[in-house]
Amino acid sequence: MFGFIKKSLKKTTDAIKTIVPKKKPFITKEELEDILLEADVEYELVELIIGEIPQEKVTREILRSKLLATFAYASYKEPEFTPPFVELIVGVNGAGKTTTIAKLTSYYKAQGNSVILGAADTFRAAAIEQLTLWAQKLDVPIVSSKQGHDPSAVAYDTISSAKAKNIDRVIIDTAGRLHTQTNLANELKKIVRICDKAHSGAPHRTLLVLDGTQGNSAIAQAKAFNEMIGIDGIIITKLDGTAKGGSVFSIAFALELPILFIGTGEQPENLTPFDKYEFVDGILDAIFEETPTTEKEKKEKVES
Ligand SMILES: Nc1nc2c(ncn2[C@@H]2O[C@H](COP(=O)(O)OP(=O)(O)OP(=O)(O)O)[C@@H](O)[C@H]2O)c(=O)[nH]1
Ligand SMILES: [Mg+2]
Repeated sequence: MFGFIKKSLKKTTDAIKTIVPKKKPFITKEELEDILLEADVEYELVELIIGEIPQEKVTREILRSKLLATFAYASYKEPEFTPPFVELIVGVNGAGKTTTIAKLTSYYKAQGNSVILGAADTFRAAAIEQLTLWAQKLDVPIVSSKQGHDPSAVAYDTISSAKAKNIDRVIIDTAGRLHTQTNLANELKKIVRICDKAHSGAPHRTLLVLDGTQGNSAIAQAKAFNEMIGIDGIIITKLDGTAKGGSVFSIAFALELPILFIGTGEQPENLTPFDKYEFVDGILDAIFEETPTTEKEKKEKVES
């Protein structure tokens, strides 16, 4: 899995190279400000990072600690649960929910887990078809109903089926848009309620899928979903197609939510667990000359 995050940062590091074409032992604060803004780190966070660095020369070590600190509040602890583990996937239209569900399915299967999908995006017929195709391709069962039917009933049936068949993991797709935002909020809240009815404690994890090409504009979206139903973790998709990789810092910092996975392409295998060290080093490598990893950094890496 190693190297995928760095590779997906290619467009972002290309953008950084327009500011520092040649790698340096240190940069000035002014250069740092330009680099961070170019990578689409939100302005307020840029100011905060710059303000926290007293010295004029910014070294790799200084910047590394500041960038890692943006993830400080964003840790994730797996909840206690009785199987099946139920996950609800939410996000706006086109963010990459359905594709991400295919990726998660293939990831969990590779770990030896059995998976069942719930097509609770009943708003569009095409959404049900898309998930059904993935289920066939990935050889996992799926529960669906007709377009316009109650999505929470689909969620209930999927969980019941998982219990009856002793399936390890349930992944539920949801609609990204309804006629109004209030409709969407009510529908998602109802799905959450019904999941708990079907299996106490479910959903065990509600994941928000954000389109990485939207950069910082995804923050407002994420806040809205978090207020609606409470988000446990974030998946950022399409990082491979954007120079806005720096927005990952702003998203984690603004929401204080863990980024769990990164989408790095359109195929089921293009999902990688988020590793903040690899992410930060991927950015730093574009700016600074190589320095050997210190013992302390090695230790941090092992502990993480
Ligand atoms: N390059 C790239 N494309 C992606 C990634 N994830 C999703 N996509 C593409 O983004 C488009 C939208 O993905 P979907 O999975 O259909 O998005 P959705 O959130 O389910 O959309 P709705 O069902 O309309 O709400 C598709 O063309 C995907 O192939 C990614 O990590 N990288
Ligand atoms: Mg979809």
